[in-house]
Amino acid sequence: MKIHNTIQTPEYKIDLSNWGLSGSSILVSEKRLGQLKGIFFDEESFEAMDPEQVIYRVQVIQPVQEGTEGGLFFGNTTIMPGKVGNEFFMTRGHLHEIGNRAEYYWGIIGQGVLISKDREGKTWAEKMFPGSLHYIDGYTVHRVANIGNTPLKFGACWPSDAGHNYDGIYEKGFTVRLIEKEGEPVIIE
Ligand code: PAN
Ligand code: ZN
Repeated sequence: MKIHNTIQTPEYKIDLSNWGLSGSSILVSEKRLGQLKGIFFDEESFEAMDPEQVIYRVQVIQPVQEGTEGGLFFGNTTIMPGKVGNEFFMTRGHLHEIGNRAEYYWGIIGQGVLISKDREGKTWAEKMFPGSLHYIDGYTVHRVANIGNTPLKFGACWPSDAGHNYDGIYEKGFTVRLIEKEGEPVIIE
């Protein structure tokens, strides 16, 4: 609540040791393995795993309603360490519903890889580590994989009207995958 001419305590706080968020309207969600059907290549290994296993958790501050033009959302995602077959645990990945909306990601804890795909179908990847900063341009599919043995946490800030389109990535598929080969993360087509 804004009280005229007073010095107030801010509504939101970040615990700078782990970027955990606290405040009034923080949404928390989690994705379990069973909700990620179809995104991992090795379906046999997928079926053999516990569908209730939590793969990632998301915290988001939504100071304005989703869809509001001009607002900003601020959040973080924690991806557990692990693999399905030899493919690292990762987020579903998406395009923004309003295609030109960009986003910042930054590494907080752990080791990861941000995998991107642009409109022309070009794919590339960037290392994520504590302090890495990533500008994700509009019209770019984005997904993050945890390539370490510990949880990977990254921050995100994006426009409140961006929206999430998860179907687009299935139409043509995400043409690259991040797998472990001889102990090292590698990208394969
Ligand atoms: C992030 C993502 C979050 C989860 O907040 O939504 O990391 O990934 P998926 O949405 O792909 O499951 C973001 O990119 N917001 O725009
Ligand atoms: Zn996004």
